Amino acid sequence: MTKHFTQTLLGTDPVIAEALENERNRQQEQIELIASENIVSRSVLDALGHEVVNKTLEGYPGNRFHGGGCFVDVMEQMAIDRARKLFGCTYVNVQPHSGSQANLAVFYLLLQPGDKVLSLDLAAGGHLSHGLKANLSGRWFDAHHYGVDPLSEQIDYDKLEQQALELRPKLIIAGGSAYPREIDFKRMRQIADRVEAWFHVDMAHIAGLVAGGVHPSPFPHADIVTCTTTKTLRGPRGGLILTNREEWFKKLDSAVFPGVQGSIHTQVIAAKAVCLGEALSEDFRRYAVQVRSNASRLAAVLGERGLRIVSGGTDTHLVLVDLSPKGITGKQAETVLEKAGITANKNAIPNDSPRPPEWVGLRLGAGAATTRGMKEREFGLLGEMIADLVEAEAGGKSGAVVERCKTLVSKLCAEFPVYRP
Ligand code: DSN
Repeated sequence: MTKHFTQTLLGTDPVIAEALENERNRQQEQIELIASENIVSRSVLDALGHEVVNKTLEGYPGNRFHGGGCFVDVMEQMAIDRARKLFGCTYVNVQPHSGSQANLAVFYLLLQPGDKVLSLDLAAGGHLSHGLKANLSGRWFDAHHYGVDPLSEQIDYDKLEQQALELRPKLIIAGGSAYPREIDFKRMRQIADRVEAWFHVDMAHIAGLVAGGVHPSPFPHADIVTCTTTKTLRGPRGGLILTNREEWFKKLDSAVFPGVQGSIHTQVIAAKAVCLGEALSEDFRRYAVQVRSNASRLAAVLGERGLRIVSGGTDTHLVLVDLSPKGITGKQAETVLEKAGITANKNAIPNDSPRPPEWVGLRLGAGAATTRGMKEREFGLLGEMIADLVEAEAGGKSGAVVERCKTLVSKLCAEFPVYRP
Protein backbone atom coordinates (compact mmCIF):
# COMPACT_ATOMS: atom_id res chain seq x y z
CA MET A 1 0.00 0.00 0.00
CA THR A 2 1.35 3.44 -0.82
CA LYS A 3 2.22 5.64 2.15
CA HIS A 4 -0.38 8.08 0.82
CA PHE A 5 -2.94 5.89 2.62
CA THR A 6 -1.09 5.31 5.87
CA GLN A 7 0.73 8.47 6.88
CA THR A 8 -1.04 10.59 9.43
CA LEU A 9 -1.42 14.36 9.23
CA LEU A 10 0.99 14.82 12.11
CA GLY A 11 3.64 13.04 10.05
CA THR A 12 2.98 14.76 6.73
CA ASP A 13 1.97 18.29 7.71
CA PRO A 14 2.83 19.14 11.31
CA VAL A 15 1.98 22.83 10.84
CA ILE A 16 -1.65 22.10 9.96
CA ALA A 17 -1.82 19.22 12.45
CA GLU A 18 -0.74 21.57 15.20
CA ALA A 19 -3.18 24.31 14.15
CA LEU A 20 -6.00 21.73 14.15
CA GLU A 21 -5.01 20.48 17.59
CA ASN A 22 -4.88 24.07 18.84
CA GLU A 23 -8.35 24.69 17.45
CA ARG A 24 -9.63 21.53 19.15
CA ASN A 25 -8.20 22.76 22.46
CA ARG A 26 -9.62 26.25 21.89
CA GLN A 27 -13.08 24.76 21.48
CA GLN A 28 -12.64 22.85 24.73
CA GLU A 29 -11.20 25.78 26.65
CA GLN A 30 -13.44 28.63 25.49
CA ILE A 31 -17.18 29.08 25.84
CA GLU A 32 -18.74 29.64 22.45
CA LEU A 33 -21.47 32.26 22.32
CA ILE A 34 -21.32 33.11 18.60
CA ALA A 35 -24.96 32.77 17.59
CA SER A 36 -24.23 31.08 14.27
CA GLU A 37 -22.11 28.35 15.83
CA ASN A 38 -22.83 25.03 17.42
CA ILE A 39 -20.99 21.82 18.26
CA VAL A 40 -21.79 18.85 16.03
CA SER A 41 -22.15 15.33 17.37
CA ARG A 42 -19.41 12.73 17.09
CA SER A 43 -21.62 11.00 14.49
CA VAL A 44 -21.73 14.13 12.33
CA LEU A 45 -17.93 14.39 12.60
CA ASP A 46 -17.61 10.73 11.57
CA ALA A 47 -19.60 11.44 8.41
CA LEU A 48 -17.58 14.59 7.61
CA GLY A 49 -14.27 12.77 7.91
CA HIS A 50 -15.37 9.74 5.87
CA GLU A 51 -13.89 8.42 2.60
CA VAL A 52 -17.18 9.37 0.93
CA VAL A 53 -15.45 12.76 0.44
CA ASN A 54 -13.65 11.14 -2.53
CA LYS A 55 -16.84 10.62 -4.51
CA THR A 56 -17.72 13.04 -7.30
CA LEU A 57 -21.38 13.27 -8.25
CA GLU A 58 -23.62 15.68 -10.07
CA GLY A 59 -27.36 15.37 -10.45
CA TYR A 60 -29.86 13.86 -8.04
CA PRO A 61 -30.48 10.40 -6.49
CA GLY A 62 -31.19 7.89 -9.23
CA ASN A 63 -30.19 10.34 -11.96
CA ARG A 64 -26.48 11.10 -11.70
CA PHE A 65 -23.96 12.23 -14.28
CA HIS A 66 -21.29 9.92 -12.85
CA GLY A 67 -21.28 6.23 -11.98
CA GLY A 68 -20.82 4.70 -8.56
CA GLY A 69 -23.36 6.84 -6.79
CA CYS A 70 -25.64 4.18 -5.34
CA PHE A 71 -24.55 4.61 -1.71
CA VAL A 72 -24.53 8.40 -1.83
CA ASP A 73 -28.03 8.12 -3.31
CA VAL A 74 -29.09 6.36 -0.09
CA MET A 75 -27.55 9.18 1.99
CA GLU A 76 -29.05 12.00 -0.06
CA GLN A 77 -32.50 10.40 -0.19
CA MET A 78 -32.38 9.86 3.57
CA ALA A 79 -31.40 13.51 4.13
CA ILE A 80 -34.31 14.61 1.92
CA ASP A 81 -36.84 12.33 3.61
CA ARG A 82 -35.74 13.32 7.10
CA ALA A 83 -35.85 17.05 6.31
CA ARG A 84 -39.34 16.65 4.79
CA LYS A 85 -40.56 14.95 7.93
CA LEU A 86 -38.82 17.41 10.24
CA PHE A 87 -40.17 20.55 8.61
CA GLY A 88 -43.44 19.16 7.23
CA CYS A 89 -42.92 19.97 3.57
CA THR A 90 -42.93 18.05 0.31
CA TYR A 91 -39.74 19.19 -1.46
CA VAL A 92 -36.26 19.55 0.00
CA ASN A 93 -33.00 20.18 -1.82
CA VAL A 94 -30.09 19.20 0.43
CA GLN A 95 -27.30 20.13 -1.98
CA PRO A 96 -26.63 23.87 -1.37
CA HIS A 97 -23.09 24.30 -0.12
CA SER A 98 -24.20 27.09 2.23
CA GLY A 99 -27.14 29.25 3.20
CA SER A 100 -25.95 31.96 0.80
CA GLN A 101 -25.85 29.42 -2.04
CA ALA A 102 -29.38 28.33 -1.14
CA ASN A 103 -30.52 31.96 -1.27
CA LEU A 104 -28.77 32.50 -4.57
CA ALA A 105 -30.62 29.50 -6.03
CA VAL A 106 -33.92 31.05 -4.86
CA PHE A 107 -33.03 34.30 -6.64
CA TYR A 108 -32.06 32.28 -9.71
CA LEU A 109 -35.43 30.49 -9.63
CA LEU A 110 -37.70 33.48 -9.02
CA LEU A 111 -36.03 36.64 -10.30
CA GLN A 112 -34.49 38.29 -13.29
CA PRO A 113 -31.60 40.71 -12.82
CA GLY A 114 -33.04 44.10 -11.85
CA ASP A 115 -36.15 42.67 -10.14
CA LYS A 116 -37.18 44.26 -6.85
CA VAL A 117 -36.57 42.51 -3.55
CA LEU A 118 -37.66 43.66 -0.09
CA SER A 119 -35.68 42.24 2.83
CA LEU A 120 -34.72 43.04 6.43
CA ASP A 121 -32.05 45.71 6.75
CA LEU A 122 -28.64 44.31 7.71
CA ALA A 123 -28.39 46.57 10.78
CA ALA A 124 -31.84 45.41 11.87
CA GLY A 125 -30.68 41.79 11.71
CA GLY A 126 -30.85 40.91 8.00
CA HIS A 127 -28.29 38.98 5.97
CA LEU A 128 -25.81 40.03 3.30
CA SER A 129 -27.17 37.50 0.80
CA HIS A 130 -30.57 39.27 0.94
CA GLY A 131 -29.43 42.21 -1.17
CA LEU A 132 -26.42 43.88 0.43
CA LYS A 133 -24.86 46.14 -2.20
CA ALA A 134 -21.48 44.45 -1.80
CA ASN A 135 -23.06 41.03 -2.44
CA LEU A 136 -24.11 39.67 -5.84
CA SER A 137 -27.72 39.72 -4.59
CA GLY A 138 -27.53 43.49 -4.18
CA ARG A 139 -25.50 44.15 -7.29
CA TRP A 140 -27.69 42.21 -9.73
CA PHE A 141 -31.06 42.77 -8.10
CA ASP A 142 -32.88 45.93 -6.99
CA ALA A 143 -32.83 45.32 -3.25
CA HIS A 144 -34.71 47.48 -0.75
CA HIS A 145 -34.92 46.97 2.98
CA TYR A 146 -37.43 47.23 5.77
CA GLY A 147 -36.29 48.06 9.29
CA VAL A 148 -37.65 47.80 12.80
CA ASP A 149 -39.79 50.15 14.84
CA PRO A 150 -37.50 52.65 16.64
CA LEU A 151 -39.14 52.01 20.02
CA SER A 152 -39.90 48.28 20.08
CA GLU A 153 -36.94 47.44 17.80
CA GLN A 154 -39.18 44.75 16.31
CA ILE A 155 -40.46 44.52 12.76
CA ASP A 156 -43.14 47.14 12.15
CA TYR A 157 -45.50 45.09 9.96
CA ASP A 158 -47.76 48.07 9.14
CA LYS A 159 -44.79 50.04 7.88
CA LEU A 160 -43.51 47.02 5.99
CA GLU A 161 -46.91 46.72 4.32
CA GLN A 162 -46.81 50.39 3.28
CA GLN A 163 -43.31 49.94 1.90
CA ALA A 164 -44.37 46.84 -0.02
CA LEU A 165 -47.40 48.64 -1.47
CA GLU A 166 -45.20 51.48 -2.71
CA LEU A 167 -42.38 49.29 -3.99
CA ARG A 168 -44.34 46.30 -5.39
CA PRO A 169 -41.38 43.90 -4.96
CA LYS A 170 -41.32 40.56 -6.69
CA LEU A 171 -39.89 38.89 -3.60
CA ILE A 172 -40.23 39.59 0.13
CA ILE A 173 -37.69 37.95 2.43
CA ALA A 174 -38.05 37.29 6.16
CA GLY A 175 -35.21 36.26 8.43
CA GLY A 176 -31.56 37.07 8.81
CA SER A 177 -28.66 36.70 11.18
CA ALA A 178 -29.31 38.97 14.16
CA TYR A 179 -33.05 39.35 14.70
CA PRO A 180 -33.78 38.04 18.22
CA ARG A 181 -37.60 38.02 18.15
CA GLU A 182 -40.25 35.73 16.71
CA ILE A 183 -41.27 36.63 13.16
CA ASP A 184 -44.97 36.81 12.28
CA PHE A 185 -44.86 34.68 9.13
CA LYS A 186 -48.64 34.77 8.72
CA ARG A 187 -48.70 38.56 8.64
CA MET A 188 -45.83 38.65 6.18
CA ARG A 189 -47.66 36.20 3.91
CA GLN A 190 -50.67 38.51 3.91
CA ILE A 191 -48.45 41.44 2.95
CA ALA A 192 -46.82 39.40 0.17
CA ASP A 193 -50.27 38.38 -1.12
CA ARG A 194 -51.45 42.01 -1.15
CA VAL A 195 -48.61 43.00 -3.48
CA GLU A 196 -48.45 39.69 -5.37
CA ALA A 197 -44.89 39.00 -4.25
CA TRP A 198 -43.31 35.64 -3.52
CA PHE A 199 -42.61 35.11 0.18
CA HIS A 200 -39.23 33.62 1.08
CA VAL A 201 -38.21 32.78 4.65
CA ASP A 202 -34.52 32.37 5.43
CA MET A 203 -34.67 30.51 8.73
CA ALA A 204 -30.90 29.91 8.91
CA HIS A 205 -30.56 30.94 12.54
CA ILE A 206 -33.79 29.48 13.87
CA ALA A 207 -34.06 26.22 11.89
CA GLY A 208 -33.23 24.15 14.99
CA LEU A 209 -35.82 26.04 17.02
CA VAL A 210 -38.43 25.41 14.34
CA ALA A 211 -37.40 21.75 14.19
CA GLY A 212 -37.62 21.51 17.96
CA GLY A 213 -41.06 23.11 18.03
CA VAL A 214 -40.09 26.23 19.99
CA HIS A 215 -40.46 28.74 17.14
CA PRO A 216 -43.43 28.87 14.74
CA SER A 217 -42.77 27.19 11.41
CA PRO A 218 -42.58 29.27 8.22
CA PHE A 219 -44.89 26.64 6.68
CA PRO A 220 -47.63 26.88 5.49
CA HIS A 221 -47.06 30.63 5.01
CA ALA A 222 -43.84 30.79 2.99
CA ASP A 223 -43.62 29.99 -0.70
CA ILE A 224 -40.04 28.95 -0.21
CA VAL A 225 -37.74 28.44 2.76
CA THR A 226 -33.97 28.27 3.03
CA CYS A 227 -31.69 27.54 5.95
CA THR A 228 -28.27 26.37 6.94
CA THR A 229 -27.77 23.07 8.68
CA THR A 230 -25.10 24.65 10.85
CA LYS A 231 -26.50 26.89 13.54
CA THR A 232 -29.31 25.83 15.88
CA LEU A 233 -29.88 22.76 13.68
CA ARG A 234 -26.45 21.58 14.89
CA GLY A 235 -25.20 19.98 11.71
CA PRO A 236 -22.46 20.44 9.11
CA ARG A 237 -21.80 23.62 7.14
CA GLY A 238 -24.33 23.67 4.32
CA GLY A 239 -27.76 24.78 3.18
CA LEU A 240 -31.24 23.46 2.47
CA ILE A 241 -34.10 24.69 0.28
CA LEU A 242 -37.66 23.67 1.11
CA THR A 243 -41.00 24.28 -0.56
CA ASN A 244 -44.48 22.86 -1.06
CA ARG A 245 -44.99 24.42 -4.50
CA GLU A 246 -45.04 21.46 -6.83
CA GLU A 247 -44.53 23.58 -9.94
CA TRP A 248 -41.08 24.51 -8.61
CA PHE A 249 -39.74 21.04 -7.72
CA LYS A 250 -37.98 20.39 -11.03
CA LYS A 251 -37.03 24.03 -11.52
CA LEU A 252 -35.43 24.12 -8.07
CA ASP A 253 -33.40 21.01 -8.83
CA SER A 254 -32.07 22.84 -11.90
CA ALA A 255 -31.60 26.13 -10.03
CA VAL A 256 -29.22 24.45 -7.59
CA PHE A 257 -27.54 22.20 -10.19
CA PRO A 258 -26.48 23.31 -12.73
CA GLY A 259 -27.90 26.79 -11.91
CA VAL A 260 -25.53 27.89 -9.18
CA GLN A 261 -23.49 24.79 -8.26
CA GLY A 262 -21.66 21.86 -9.75
CA SER A 263 -20.92 18.62 -7.96
CA ILE A 264 -22.19 17.90 -4.48
CA HIS A 265 -20.17 17.76 -1.26
CA THR A 266 -20.82 14.10 -0.61
CA GLN A 267 -19.43 14.05 2.94
CA VAL A 268 -21.64 17.01 3.85
CA ILE A 269 -24.71 15.32 2.37
CA ALA A 270 -24.00 12.32 4.63
CA ALA A 271 -23.53 14.61 7.64
CA LYS A 272 -26.72 16.50 6.83
CA ALA A 273 -28.62 13.20 6.85
CA VAL A 274 -27.14 12.40 10.26
CA CYS A 275 -27.96 15.79 11.80
CA LEU A 276 -31.50 15.75 10.39
CA GLY A 277 -31.98 12.31 11.91
CA GLU A 278 -30.78 13.65 15.25
CA ALA A 279 -33.11 16.64 14.97
CA LEU A 280 -36.10 14.28 14.72
CA SER A 281 -35.38 12.89 18.17
CA GLU A 282 -37.01 13.72 21.51
CA ASP A 283 -33.55 14.69 22.79
CA PHE A 284 -33.34 17.41 20.18
CA ARG A 285 -36.72 18.81 21.18
CA ARG A 286 -35.48 19.03 24.74
CA TYR A 287 -32.33 20.71 23.48
CA ALA A 288 -34.33 23.35 21.59
CA VAL A 289 -36.43 24.12 24.68
CA GLN A 290 -33.24 24.48 26.73
CA VAL A 291 -31.64 26.80 24.13
CA ARG A 292 -34.56 29.20 24.36
CA SER A 293 -34.63 29.07 28.12
CA ASN A 294 -30.87 29.64 28.37
CA ALA A 295 -31.01 32.62 26.00
CA SER A 296 -33.87 34.12 28.05
CA ARG A 297 -31.87 33.68 31.24
CA LEU A 298 -28.83 35.33 29.65
CA ALA A 299 -30.90 38.29 28.44
CA ALA A 300 -32.57 38.65 31.84
CA VAL A 301 -29.29 38.69 33.78
CA LEU A 302 -27.66 41.14 31.37
CA GLY A 303 -30.73 43.38 31.65
CA GLU A 304 -30.72 43.17 35.46
CA ARG A 305 -27.07 44.19 35.37
CA GLY A 306 -27.93 47.37 33.45
CA LEU A 307 -27.06 46.37 29.89
CA ARG A 308 -29.51 47.44 27.21
CA ILE A 309 -30.95 44.47 25.35
CA VAL A 310 -32.06 45.35 21.81
CA SER A 311 -35.86 44.82 21.54
CA GLY A 312 -35.98 44.26 25.29
CA GLY A 313 -35.41 40.50 25.19
CA THR A 314 -35.35 37.42 23.03
CA ASP A 315 -37.70 34.74 21.69
CA THR A 316 -34.88 32.76 20.12
CA HIS A 317 -31.32 31.56 20.80
CA LEU A 318 -29.98 35.05 20.18
CA VAL A 319 -29.43 38.08 22.41
CA LEU A 320 -28.32 41.42 21.00
CA VAL A 321 -26.74 43.91 23.42
CA ASP A 322 -26.49 47.66 22.77
CA LEU A 323 -23.21 48.82 24.28
CA SER A 324 -23.63 52.49 23.41
CA PRO A 325 -24.84 53.48 26.92
CA LYS A 326 -21.60 51.98 28.25
CA GLY A 327 -19.49 53.92 25.76
CA ILE A 328 -17.67 50.95 24.24
CA THR A 329 -17.86 49.32 20.81
CA GLY A 330 -18.83 45.78 19.93
CA LYS A 331 -15.24 45.13 18.94
CA GLN A 332 -13.96 46.18 22.38
CA ALA A 333 -16.49 43.90 24.06
CA GLU A 334 -15.64 41.02 21.72
CA THR A 335 -11.94 41.44 22.56
CA VAL A 336 -12.30 41.62 26.32
CA LEU A 337 -14.66 38.62 26.33
CA GLU A 338 -12.19 36.61 24.28
CA LYS A 339 -9.40 37.42 26.73
CA ALA A 340 -11.55 35.79 29.40
CA GLY A 341 -12.31 32.77 27.20
CA ILE A 342 -15.80 33.71 26.00
CA THR A 343 -16.25 33.92 22.23
CA ALA A 344 -18.86 36.28 20.79
CA ASN A 345 -19.03 38.79 17.96
CA LYS A 346 -19.53 42.48 17.39
CA ASN A 347 -22.70 43.21 15.46
CA ALA A 348 -24.65 46.13 14.06
CA ILE A 349 -27.79 47.10 15.96
CA PRO A 350 -30.71 49.00 14.38
CA ASN A 351 -29.50 52.37 13.04
CA ASP A 352 -25.89 51.54 13.82
CA SER A 353 -22.89 53.03 12.01
CA PRO A 354 -22.26 51.50 8.56
CA ARG A 355 -18.63 50.97 9.67
CA PRO A 356 -18.10 47.63 11.50
CA PRO A 357 -15.32 49.00 13.78
CA GLU A 358 -17.86 51.54 15.11
CA TRP A 359 -20.71 49.07 15.66
CA VAL A 360 -22.05 49.17 19.19
CA GLY A 361 -23.77 45.78 19.22
CA LEU A 362 -22.64 42.51 20.76
CA ARG A 363 -24.39 39.38 19.49
CA LEU A 364 -24.65 36.37 21.80
CA GLY A 365 -26.17 32.97 21.09
CA ALA A 366 -27.05 30.03 23.32
CA GLY A 367 -26.79 27.15 20.81
CA ALA A 368 -23.26 25.85 21.37
CA ALA A 369 -22.97 26.18 25.15
CA THR A 370 -26.37 24.49 25.52
CA THR A 371 -25.01 21.58 23.49
CA ARG A 372 -22.24 21.25 26.11
CA GLY A 373 -24.96 20.74 28.70
CA MET A 374 -25.00 24.22 30.24
CA LYS A 375 -28.32 25.29 31.69
CA GLU A 376 -29.90 28.37 33.28
CA ARG A 377 -27.41 28.40 36.18
CA GLU A 378 -24.40 28.53 33.85
CA PHE A 379 -26.06 31.07 31.55
CA GLY A 380 -26.72 33.21 34.63
CA LEU A 381 -23.01 33.02 35.47
CA LEU A 382 -22.13 33.87 31.87
CA GLY A 383 -24.42 36.89 32.03
CA GLU A 384 -22.73 38.08 35.23
CA MET A 385 -19.28 37.61 33.72
CA ILE A 386 -20.20 39.43 30.50
CA ALA A 387 -21.65 42.34 32.49
CA ASP A 388 -18.51 42.49 34.68
CA LEU A 389 -16.23 42.42 31.64
CA VAL A 390 -18.18 45.12 29.80
CA GLU A 391 -18.18 47.36 32.88
CA ALA A 392 -14.48 46.80 33.47
CA GLU A 393 -13.68 47.58 29.83
CA ALA A 394 -15.85 50.71 29.99
CA GLY A 395 -13.97 51.76 33.12
CA GLY A 396 -10.63 51.23 31.36
CA LYS A 397 -9.36 48.61 33.85
CA SER A 398 -10.27 45.08 32.84
CA GLY A 399 -7.13 43.12 33.88
CA ALA A 400 -8.27 41.73 37.24
CA VAL A 401 -11.81 41.01 36.03
CA VAL A 402 -10.45 39.17 32.99
CA GLU A 403 -8.29 36.99 35.24
CA ARG A 404 -11.19 36.19 37.58
CA CYS A 405 -13.53 35.34 34.67
CA LYS A 406 -10.84 33.24 32.98
CA THR A 407 -10.65 31.02 36.05
CA LEU A 408 -14.42 30.60 36.15
CA VAL A 409 -14.57 29.90 32.40
CA SER A 410 -11.89 27.21 32.80
CA LYS A 411 -13.91 25.56 35.56
CA LEU A 412 -17.07 25.58 33.46
CA CYS A 413 -15.22 24.18 30.45
CA ALA A 414 -13.81 21.34 32.55
CA GLU A 415 -17.27 20.63 33.93
CA PHE A 416 -18.83 20.56 30.44
CA PRO A 417 -16.25 18.90 28.16
CA VAL A 418 -16.38 18.79 24.37
CA TYR A 419 -15.85 15.40 22.67
CA ARG A 420 -13.20 14.24 25.16
CA PRO A 421 -13.99 13.60 28.82
N1 DSN B 1 -24.46 34.69 8.73
C1 DSN B 1 -23.31 34.55 9.56
C2 DSN B 1 -23.67 34.66 11.01
O1 DSN B 1 -24.84 34.75 11.32
O2 DSN B 1 -22.77 34.69 11.84
C3 DSN B 1 -22.62 33.23 9.32
O3 DSN B 1 -23.49 32.19 9.19
